[in-house]
Amino acid sequence: KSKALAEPVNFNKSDIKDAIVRHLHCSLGTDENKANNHAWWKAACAAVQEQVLERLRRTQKSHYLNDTRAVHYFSAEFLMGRLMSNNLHNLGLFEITDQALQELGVSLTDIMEEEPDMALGNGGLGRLAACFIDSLATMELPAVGYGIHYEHGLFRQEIKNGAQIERPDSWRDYGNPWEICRPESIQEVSLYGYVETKYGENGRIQKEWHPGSIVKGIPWDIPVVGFGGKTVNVLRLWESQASNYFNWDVFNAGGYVDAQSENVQAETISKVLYPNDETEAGKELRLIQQYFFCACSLKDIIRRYKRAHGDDWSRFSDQVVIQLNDTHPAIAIPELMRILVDRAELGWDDAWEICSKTFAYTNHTLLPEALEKWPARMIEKILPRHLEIIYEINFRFMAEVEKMWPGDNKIKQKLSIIEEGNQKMVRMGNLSVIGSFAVNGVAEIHSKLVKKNLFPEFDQMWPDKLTNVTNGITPRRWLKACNPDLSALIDKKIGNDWPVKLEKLNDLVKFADEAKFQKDFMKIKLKNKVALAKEVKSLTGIEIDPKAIFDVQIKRLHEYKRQHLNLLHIMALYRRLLENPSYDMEPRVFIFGAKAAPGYKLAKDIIYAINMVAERINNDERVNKKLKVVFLPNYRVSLAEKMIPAADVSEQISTAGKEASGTGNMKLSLNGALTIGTMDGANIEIAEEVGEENIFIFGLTVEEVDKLHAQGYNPYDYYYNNAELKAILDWLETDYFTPGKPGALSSLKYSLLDGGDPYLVLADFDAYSKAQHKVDLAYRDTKNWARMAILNCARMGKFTSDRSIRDYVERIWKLDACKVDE
Ligand code: 26V
Repeated sequence: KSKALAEPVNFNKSDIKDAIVRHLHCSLGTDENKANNHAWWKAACAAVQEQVLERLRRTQKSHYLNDTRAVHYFSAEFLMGRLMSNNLHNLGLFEITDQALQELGVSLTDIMEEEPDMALGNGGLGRLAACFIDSLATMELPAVGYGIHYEHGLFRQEIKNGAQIERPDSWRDYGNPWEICRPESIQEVSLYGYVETKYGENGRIQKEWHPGSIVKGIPWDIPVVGFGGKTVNVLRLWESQASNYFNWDVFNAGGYVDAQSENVQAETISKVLYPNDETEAGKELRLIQQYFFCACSLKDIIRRYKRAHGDDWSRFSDQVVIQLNDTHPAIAIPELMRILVDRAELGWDDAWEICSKTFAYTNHTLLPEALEKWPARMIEKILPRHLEIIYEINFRFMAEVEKMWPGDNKIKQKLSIIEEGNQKMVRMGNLSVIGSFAVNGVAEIHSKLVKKNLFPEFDQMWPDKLTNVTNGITPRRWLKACNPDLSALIDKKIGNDWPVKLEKLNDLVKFADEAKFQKDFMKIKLKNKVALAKEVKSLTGIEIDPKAIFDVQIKRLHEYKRQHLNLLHIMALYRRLLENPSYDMEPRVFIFGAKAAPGYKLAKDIIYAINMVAERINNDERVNKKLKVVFLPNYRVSLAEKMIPAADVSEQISTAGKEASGTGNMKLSLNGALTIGTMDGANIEIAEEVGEENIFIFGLTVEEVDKLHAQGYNPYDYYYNNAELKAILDWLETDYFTPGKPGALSSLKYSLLDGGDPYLVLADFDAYSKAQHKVDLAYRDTKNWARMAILNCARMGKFTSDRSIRDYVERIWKLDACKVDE
């Protein structure tokens, strides 16, 4: 047993116990008799945090002394979830803390439930950022995460009479024991105002921005503990606050009331996370949020750089690399140009040289409605100098385009940062590609489509700029911490270093046919299913049989993810059971978790439809021995950690070409669920790894999707040619699922027929239904199912986020690890 892996030095059970009790007394002002679970949780966090902070201090000292090059991960979202279990595991303190608490008469599992999720993200993009900073710390790489300290994270979802309602999330109401405020590093950020053009003595034009208002950025640091506890990096999140600044310039120019009344109040900037996932809202406050955190972060980076290098900018891009998580932080590009040109007084070319060696950009979606564009007028109002700089970047870029395609105005129009029209728009994707030295997609197929469809001309101009880095997930959270029994079994079989060397799981392959191992593996799955069934019962009142197939679809609600395809198939099964009570199928429980963007009508209608169909089926004694449907409210990281270990089937059924990568697909497979999925995103690479015979692939490919659209897709063809499908869609219009309210579900039918079915649900229905039948048959062969589940787990090595980070480091960031002195 390799003990050294995550073992703390000089810290044992009684130390932990003493520290917890000390904090109970001295930090919380209570005692062992009065303390409730919440107080115990806080005291335990404080005890752990002592260890964390000591290691943070050592890490920062090592990074400083070695003057390390570091990556700065700029992201509007970090979906961290809970930190207690993660930090305990990464410090190697989980077991002894569990025992220490037991001796105090407290259950670690229970007190961990007291921790609210840090839900500072919408979905995939935000959770990816959280997995990446875990890997960066684990791999001892110098890295800082930069983002926004939202007062309210993603809304809490309640289901009332089947419909979603949104409630504010208040994750800090009782304080967050992990975060540290750093008032010594407050930054100021300018907004609004006007630009003055001055002529310097040397005849050089100088620009001066006279801001209309200034806001303060307060940094909150969340320590990010690497597995093994050696490196502790930070996630620095900015909170906005009003400053006392009053601009007499603007006041005297007669613009005071104007500017002031329209100005966004400083405190509102970091108030709330925008809950739209994959749709661009175009709201002023959102742009201000983006600029606010980018400007604070750049100032922070520059302050640190200057401490070591003074005014010598020549080494800036050797020391600093900034990764843009989508275009949300793209405004950092003109902001750095502004600092270099207006403040540091570098020439444009020198400044651009530095800038374009500093930034790299990750694209996370091809959906046109998600590609950010801002009205030029809005940028002009909020950031007048930045608009000028964007025009200058574009002017010089257009000259490059002219060299490459002389006289071709069509191409210029297409590549321009500025979209002309009755309202000029700034295309943040184009700005990001032009201002970055590397651009990556997040799975092989997605990166190919980025090159082929989204940015083909940019790919021609800079053949090495566009590349792929396939996403990954941290196995520390998504196997070791969330599935302790399976982790222990794996430890026993292959040793305990798989959390940092996930390829090692491959050593399980040789046990895939071993009857004893299959039994042990499936026994743990059943235990996890029993635990989830209990949770389902307590959250919804619905009883489910742990022996049934647990078929899970968990992700944001979006038409392209096709939760409604799943629902139509459930209705088909229900109908078959009603028509033929002895219809032969394995008992199955379909379990959903999904939040819809509050303004996304059809997405909310789909949630309502799932709940109404569920209610009818679950209360229909004719079928509910074989079929149940559960919608678990308020899907979030901590709920995912309970659902994923209990899943038998993983639904990954997006329209081919639409899901950039997916990461839930990796988590589920790692925990021994079998995927039913399309040839989309990382599903393709998962199929490659696990083998075609261990995954249920169905449906149109990207090429077939394109072809079908090109030849003119008519959903009615499928409606009239498939009697079952027609019956199901017609069923939606009756009041069968919504007694007394006929038509309550008809928006769904409408979207799939007269609405044109943009995501080809009807075209893929038959293939999906047949694939589901194969799943059903496969499950009956218990031994082979166990074998397939084991092979899924064993072959997920590629999808550790450590591998993604290694790819970024080697191909883009060029970073060295930095050992932290003990
Ligand atoms: C867009 C917007 C628009 C404005 C309001 C807030 C907001 C927030 C997020 C987004 C874009 C989300 C893009 C995204 O999450 N993409 C997902 O990224 C995952 C990680 O790479 C990937 O696995 C998913 O397939 C992809 O959908």
